[in-house]
Amino acid sequence: MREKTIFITGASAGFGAACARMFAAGGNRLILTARRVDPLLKLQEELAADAEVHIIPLDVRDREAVQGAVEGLPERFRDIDILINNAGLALGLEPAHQVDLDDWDTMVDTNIKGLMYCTRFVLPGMVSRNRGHIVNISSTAGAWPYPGGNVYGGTKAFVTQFSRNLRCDLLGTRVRVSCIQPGMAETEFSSVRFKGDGEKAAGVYQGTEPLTAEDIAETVRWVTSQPPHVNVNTLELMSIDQSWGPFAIHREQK
Ligand code: NDP
Ligand code: 8X3
Repeated sequence: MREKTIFITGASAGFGAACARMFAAGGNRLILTARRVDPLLKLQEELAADAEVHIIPLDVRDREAVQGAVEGLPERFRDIDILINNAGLALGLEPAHQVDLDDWDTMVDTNIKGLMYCTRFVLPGMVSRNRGHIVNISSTAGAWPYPGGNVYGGTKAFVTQFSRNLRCDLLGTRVRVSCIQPGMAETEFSSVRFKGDGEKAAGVYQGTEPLTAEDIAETVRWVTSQPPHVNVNTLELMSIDQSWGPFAIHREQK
């Protein structure tokens, strides 16, 4: 297989770092981005023997920075084959009437607007080369509601529908778009959601065998290694230990 240039957002941890490790082979070129530089530097060093790695400290909420990152890529990294729109987060689990509005803003700015910016700046090159694949990381939370999922789930529903709408706009090109919807996976996700409360974060996974970051990277690898005429639209996966609950019904105490 021809070597690929792969742009990964949120590569400093979790799914993004696992994708970097998964794709670091066969002369692939990796563009790894995130806000934290140290983990990116460590990853660059770790993967140096297997791939060319270019790191960019990047906050996806900053539209000009995203534009600068894409337009300022070194020549060898310019022709992006795969964009993995992975950077994202959940903050809090409070009901809508108690939530911190700043948390809602941060989730919208990161999960929706950041993903929009990365897509918009990378896509023209893919269309002009008539080749490319955008992989958007959504969530089961974008398809199924749960208490406290309010805006996080809403942002992921955006990611799912945006992915489908991109396919409509790209019909007639060879640019593919896939949306992956993972359920509970053990990464830094819950620690971020609960703002560093490790005990609360660990409680999410206690007694279960959650998905791992490597499971998601393997899914991304499978989706992107299908023959060029195959577009995997949406792929939902969960741990065997996760499923749906019954409808919640409120009953008045008589
Ligand atoms: P992690 O917290 O382990 O990783 C999140 C990554 O996103 C980090 O690299 C972080 O880097 C980056 N990130 C967050 N905010 C920004 C920002 N403003 N600009 C750039 N990068 C940012 O979580 P996961 O790996 O689990 O999550 C990855 C994606 O998968 C997210 O979109 C999440 O919503 C989604 N997801 C997670 C699930 C789970 O259960 N873990 C399930 C379904 C979907 P840094 O802090 O250095 O910027
Ligand atoms: C992460 C999965 O169920 O914590 O997107 O929202 S969940």
